[in-house]
Amino acid sequence: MENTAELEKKFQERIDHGEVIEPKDWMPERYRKQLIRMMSQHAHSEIVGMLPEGNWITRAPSLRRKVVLLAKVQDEAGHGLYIYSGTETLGVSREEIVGELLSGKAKYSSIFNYPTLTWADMGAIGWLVDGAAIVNQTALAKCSYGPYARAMVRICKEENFHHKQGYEILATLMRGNEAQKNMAQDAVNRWWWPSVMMLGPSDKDSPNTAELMRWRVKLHTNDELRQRFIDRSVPQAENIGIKIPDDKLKLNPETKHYDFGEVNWEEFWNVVKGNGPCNRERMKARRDADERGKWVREAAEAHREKKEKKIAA
Ligand code: FAQ
Repeated sequence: MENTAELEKKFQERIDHGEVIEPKDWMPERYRKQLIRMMSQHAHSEIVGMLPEGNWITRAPSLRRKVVLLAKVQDEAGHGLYIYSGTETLGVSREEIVGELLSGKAKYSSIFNYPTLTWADMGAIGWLVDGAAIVNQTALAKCSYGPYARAMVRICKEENFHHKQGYEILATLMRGNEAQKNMAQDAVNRWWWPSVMMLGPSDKDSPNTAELMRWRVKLHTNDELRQRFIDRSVPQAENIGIKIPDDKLKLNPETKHYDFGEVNWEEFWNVVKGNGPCNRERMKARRDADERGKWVREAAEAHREKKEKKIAA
């Protein structure tokens, strides 16, 4: 019988050799806990992330826009369910992980605590929020835990479509009249910095990064992904005549990356702690949905029990 230290050493060797860890493999308890934390919070983000856009389905400006937005929001539900299933392979139940969201113990992404004020916000969310999510998730598609990595492959394909639809909304508005151009610019002014923040705290304030990188759950630090997101987004903004609301943004000829202004980390932590513009509204929506769905879960459970009794008889 191997002791824990030996098992941990072998586990780390597997990770270092680029092997993929599967649910039935031995893993350190802390690896399992960290994955449950991160994956469940990711799943919650997808589900809560349906709310800001769901708000605009009935107000989309054309049938085509409505159909596309509806499909996007449905995809997000699918992503949430996928990642919840992935999390369950680590030995926790759906009830437990959803319970932690509803009790306020588990977090979800800060970005979904901002309001969607105009139609252009649908463009800004697709372009910026999905843009940041893709940068983060493309790396996660190569992470060490098999079920999470595989879920990310499919999710990234769908996120690419989400990104394009958002960019197309903004590009169309930027070809329109002055009011439409202003609406697009105003949405980007409001969503830019929260999108920069959603990639997580700066590396010096990120307690989990070092451990997660050692286990190849994270392949890059928060700051590395933030830089990648900014570098990708600036030329896209220039292409359609959008101005990024950062006076310090400038291509650095030496590093070949964009230098950018100071992130308002006070605002970020304030939102993470539950004091953003829409935190209370989002939590209420999820708690109400849980309450309203109770009878469905009870009925499904009663049906399952009845079926099992029939099989046993
Ligand atoms: N919001 O030590 P770190 C999407 C917390 S999906 C709230 O750096 P870590 C799709 C963090 O949990 C978006 N809290 O943590 C979509 C930790 O607290 P804890 C979600 C945050 O794990 C698009 C503490 O701060 N994506 O957008 C945030 O190494 C459009 C210290 O931070 C994922 O979840 C934040 N932004 O790195 C849907 C991807 N950042 O848990 C609809 C998977 C940090 O110890 C529409 N997750 N915190 O109490 C990850 O990649 C990582 O978990 C990070 C954070 C990068 C989010």
